[in-house]
Amino acid sequence: MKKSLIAAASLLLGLSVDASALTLFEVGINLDGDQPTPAGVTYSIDASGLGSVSVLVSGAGLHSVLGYFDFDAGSRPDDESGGTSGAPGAGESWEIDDPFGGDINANFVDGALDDSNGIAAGTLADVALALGRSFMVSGGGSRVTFFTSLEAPEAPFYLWQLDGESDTTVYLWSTVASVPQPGSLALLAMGLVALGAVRPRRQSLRRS
Ligand SMILES: [Ca+2]
Ligand SMILES: [Ca+2]
Ligand SMILES: [Ca+2]
Repeated sequence: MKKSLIAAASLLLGLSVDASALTLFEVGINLDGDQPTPAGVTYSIDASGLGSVSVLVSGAGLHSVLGYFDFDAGSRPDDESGGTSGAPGAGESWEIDDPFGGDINANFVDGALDDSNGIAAGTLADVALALGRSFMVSGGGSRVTFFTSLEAPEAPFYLWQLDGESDTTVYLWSTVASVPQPGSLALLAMGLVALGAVRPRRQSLRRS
């Protein structure tokens, strides 16, 4: 997974070497076991990896979406710490751990985060953050969105990681929202297309 994640991040972000900048070293989405970049994922992030990554999920039944984010900053990646704020909601899982020394990477691939901070209190390490959402879809679909920001959110639960050199804190949180039933939208779109297709033909008939 390592290589594909790095490739995906490099492709998406056009990563360049900058000793002082915040970078998203690795990013991945696990959608029902498909990772790191399954279909239906929209990346809206800047060169530092800040912004949002949203995942459109359809199909009735139980679904699982996990997001994995390994931010680095400064000249060394091993001076980071991490923590949580608030309490996870129903069906929400999380993990903070060393992306190389810990099991967060393997757990992300397996689709089962361990709901713990693997970085011992008071110690520094390379830190990666992961959040997961498990939920039922009945009609229509759902959109899971992961947000990354340098400002603390008002979300009921979020993760953070702090870089020692740059004193930069990155926050990660997620939302799940229902999206309209695709059937009604498709019908509406078909109706508009039909109107647009018929009108010019009538006009040209009148002219001739
Ligand atoms: Ca650093
Ligand atoms: Ca762990
Ligand atoms: Ca890191």
